[in-house]
Amino acid sequence: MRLLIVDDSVVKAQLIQKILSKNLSIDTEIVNSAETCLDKLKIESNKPILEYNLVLMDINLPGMNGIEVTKRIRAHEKYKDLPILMITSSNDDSFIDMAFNAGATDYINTTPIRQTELIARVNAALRLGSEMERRKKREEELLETTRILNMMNRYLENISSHDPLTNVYNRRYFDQFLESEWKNIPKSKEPLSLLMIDIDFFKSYNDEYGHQAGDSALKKFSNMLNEIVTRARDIVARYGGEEFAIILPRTNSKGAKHIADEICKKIYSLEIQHKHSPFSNFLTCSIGVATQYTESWLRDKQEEIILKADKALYKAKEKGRNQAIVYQESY
Ligand code: GH3
Ligand code: MG
Ligand code: MG
Repeated sequence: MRLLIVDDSVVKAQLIQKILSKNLSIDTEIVNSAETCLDKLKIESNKPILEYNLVLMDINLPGMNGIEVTKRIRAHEKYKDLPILMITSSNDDSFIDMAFNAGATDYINTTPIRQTELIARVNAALRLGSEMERRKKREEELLETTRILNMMNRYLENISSHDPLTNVYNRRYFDQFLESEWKNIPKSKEPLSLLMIDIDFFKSYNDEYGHQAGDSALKKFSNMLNEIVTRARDIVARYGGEEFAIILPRTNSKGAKHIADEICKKIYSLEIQHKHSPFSNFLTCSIGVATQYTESWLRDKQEEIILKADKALYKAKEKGRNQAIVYQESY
């Protein structure tokens, strides 16, 4: 424990020092002016080190008085909780109010010095200081724990909603998202579109180039999907295997078909070699598009849009792959 005594009366300061050193296990240091006190506390520097546990401050210092010094110390963030015990040598109580307003922790009248009271008040101020320190540390620990927990939560949220290989949304998130957007259709009075996408002849791609190359193609493919689907409410999800799904809220059939065509063109332009593809040297995909309009919307029937998009996808495969087909009732 370190204590700083600020008093222009050397005799009084030394007497206080003697009493405290004899009765408490603390190191005391004496300074005789406001300026030296502020120097010791490194008030002017941006990062003062908290070296003292308590300051005993004489109110009547020459030049800047003890109340002013206390205000200066308190203004510093670092010294917000440092206990400052004011020493008054007069019986003029008008100073007491000013001292507390300036941020003093307590005061003690030292004319005359009453040993027991001095020790008790110093002890109490030191205890208060330690308690403040402990509380600050606990708050910091709590903040750190909250930060780590938030980070973990974000991580868990991410792994529970994303596909680990491609980092697009996973099937579970797709189901939840479709359900909530489905419910929103009547309120938004806007259609919702769904794209079911399947990579063509992917089995033979794996057979030819190996599973790792297959994985890497899936990553390239999903990155490409994310580049095309950029509107805030749209989502890309891995539906399973080499199948992907895209939910496009507030999008009509024409808009959805436009995006689907873009995807077909883009995957082809990536020129991912696939020499065993029967009609192309490059990897291609087929897409089924289905749209739900408000007029024919039925609650709890969201699986119907999946079925429709699936049927359209089947049609695209049937028609020769590498194309997007919009669902029609006749399918
Ligand atoms: P089609 O044009 O009719 O869609 O033919 P296809 O070969 O793409 O379809 P099929 O369903 O027969 O095969 C899908 C293949 O996708 C099977 C499997 O080898 C591959 N596949 C599925 N998931 C993964 C994966 O996570 N990594 C890799 N590398 N391959 C996968
Ligand atoms: Mg498939
Ligand atoms: Mg396929």
